[in-house]
Order: sequence, then structure tokens, then C-alpha cells
Amino acid sequence: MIVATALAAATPAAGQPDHPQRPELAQGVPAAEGLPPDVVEGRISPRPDGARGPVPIFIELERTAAVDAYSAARQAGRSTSAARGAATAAKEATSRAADRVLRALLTRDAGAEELYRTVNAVPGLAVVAEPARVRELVAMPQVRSVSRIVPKTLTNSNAVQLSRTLATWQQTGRFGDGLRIGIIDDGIDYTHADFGGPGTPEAYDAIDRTRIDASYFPTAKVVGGHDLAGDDYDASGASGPAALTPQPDPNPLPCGDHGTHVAGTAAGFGVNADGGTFRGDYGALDGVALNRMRIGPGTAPKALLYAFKVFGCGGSTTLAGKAMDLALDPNTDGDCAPPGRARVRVSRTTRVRVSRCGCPCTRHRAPSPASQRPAGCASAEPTTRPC
Ligand SMILES: [Ca+2]
Ligand SMILES: [Ca+2]
Repeated sequence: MIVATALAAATPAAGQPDHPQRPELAQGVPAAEGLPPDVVEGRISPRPDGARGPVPIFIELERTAAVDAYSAARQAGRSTSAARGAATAAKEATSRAADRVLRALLTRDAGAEELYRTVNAVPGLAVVAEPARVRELVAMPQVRSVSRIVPKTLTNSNAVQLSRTLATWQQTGRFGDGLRIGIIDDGIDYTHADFGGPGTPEAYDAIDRTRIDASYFPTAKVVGGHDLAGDDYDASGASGPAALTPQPDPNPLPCGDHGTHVAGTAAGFGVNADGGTFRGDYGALDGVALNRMRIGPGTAPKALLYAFKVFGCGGSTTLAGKAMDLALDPNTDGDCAPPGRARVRVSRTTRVRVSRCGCPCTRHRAPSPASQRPAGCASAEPTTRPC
């Protein structure tokens, strides 16, 4: 099993209405409003040509970036102090150029406003202005280029393109089949459509958070897990002394959506534009199809998930170590390899590889007794594949 931990502050509650047009759908991952495919594939910045303003525009300046000035000084054998001085001089030169360009812009467009300046990576000036007036500035020697600033939105539909996962799927035909991923976080909303659930707040709200309802959990995607914390748990002390004591239960349904987002990024099926679970061929997807999806697939969409809930509904946790221990044997039957293939890193130097047939994991080269081997395991399996 691959164990993913993401111990960050929990984000707003799952199960809340998530889309103005589809209030009946549950939220867990931000809705997808993908970038145009040509922008993603070719890194093409839309030009200000044809845009009607005022719009946000970045004016790249014909000056030296501070980081380049610093690096050049160091490579020339100058001291760090001298390099800092070179960087400072570069910043000041950029600022003077920005002042001059901004004054020129304001004489053409009195309503133009400065958004910010950049000096370290790319010397530039960001403004909100009429595009036609900004284009006139390219005649100035201080201006290298102008380009529209593309507003960014919270989305994940392009993630598998930007990470080249889509190309890998198409080249290898592998989608995470046979892998299991343990999510150590604030739980996984297994009712979410990204995991094949109903995808409605009603389903989320109907569940007793302290017990297992077999009609909802485990699922074909979220195949196991445990709530090590209980909803009232908070290790920070801010919620009072009673909250310091975990109240474990078998149901890892989360209060927030952090673990759900992490799980979706790892192994979510993806959600179609109509809110339904994507059941198609991942290898046949392209940028256009991904952009149409409400939630893009995870990078290993056919992997299975385990939810190890270590947070309450707020605060902090000290239970991650317990979760990592449990991840080796989620169903606590002493067999650390559920059927399938698993790989667990248990220390910096020891890698445990468990055979595909699910033979008992052993830390030694001695063969496992036949009585401990699941039916179908080759008798020599543990000896030829020591943990
Ligand atoms: Ca619970
Ligand atoms: Ca087990």
C-alpha cells in the first residue's frame, strides 16, 4: 500500500451544496472550469489583441531580473554581499523603468491602475487598463512585451495534463490497477461521486458517523479505513480537555473535505459534467474531454483507497503514527497484505514488498507456515519474496 499523508488544516465541510446550478450535488473537490486546451498544451498566453478593457495586463520590462543579477555576480566570483548589491541595483532599475512606463500609460489611459510590480523573477508591471493603450507602449525601449493576465480559478481537470499523467496513461495503459493507497487525513467522503457514491448531500447527511452502514461503506473504491480520532477529537487543547482523548469508531466519514480532495487527486474516478461518476476509458481521454469534466480523474483512477481518519472536525492530531501503523494491516487480521499487490515503506531503509497473491508478510526469509498462507499462495512465495 502506498500511504499518503496530508496533515494540513481541514477545509470547509463536505456535504455542503457545491454548485449554484446543481445544489443537489455534494462537494468535495472544487468544480472544474478548465483552461483552454491550447493554453495547457502550448503554454500560450492570450494576447491583449482584440480584448476590450479594462483588463489585467502584464508588461514585461527590458531590465535584468534581480535573481539573474545576483547569479551573474556570484558566477563572476564576487562576494555574496556584492551579489546582493547587484540584485538591489537591478530591482531599483526595474522600479525606475516601471515608473516611466506607468506614467506613459496614464497619459494615454487616465483610468489605468497598477496591480503590482515584479522584480525578482521577471521584471514587470501588472496593470488594469485599456488593451489598445497598453499596446502603444511596446514602442518604448523599456517594454519587452505585453500579455493578458489569465484569471486563475480553483480547478483540477487539467492536473493530469500538466503532470503528463494523461500521456503516461496513453503510453502505458496503466491506471493504478492493483494498487492500494492509504489516505491519512481527515477522512474520505465515500458518498462523493468521484468515488462512485451517490454524490448528494442527502446521502452524506443520512449516515451515522460512528457506525458502518454497509449500503454506503466500504465501497468498490474506498475499500476500507477507520476513524482513529472521532469527530470531537482535537489534540491542540483549544477544544477543552475532553477533546484530547480520541474516540475511535469504524466510520471514517469526514467533517471537512481535505482528505477527500487528496484522495480524489490520487485515485478519484472523475466526475462528468452532469455530476455522474466517470466510467469511461481513461486512455481515450484528451484535453477537450478533460476540460468538460466537472472533476478530473485522479492520477491512478483504478487504484483502491483506504481512509485513515486522524482528525476530528477541527484542530490538530497526534494520531498519524497510529494510522501509519494501521496502514500495514488495515483489517487487523495479522496479514499485512490484503489480496493484490502492495508496497509499503516502513522505514528509511526497509521496503516491504508483498506478493501479488497476498501471502503473509514476513520480515524474515523464513517461509511462512502453510497454515498462515491464504488459499492459492505458492508455497515458496514468502521465501522467494522476503519482506
Ligand atoms: Ca467517525
Ligand atoms: Ca490484513
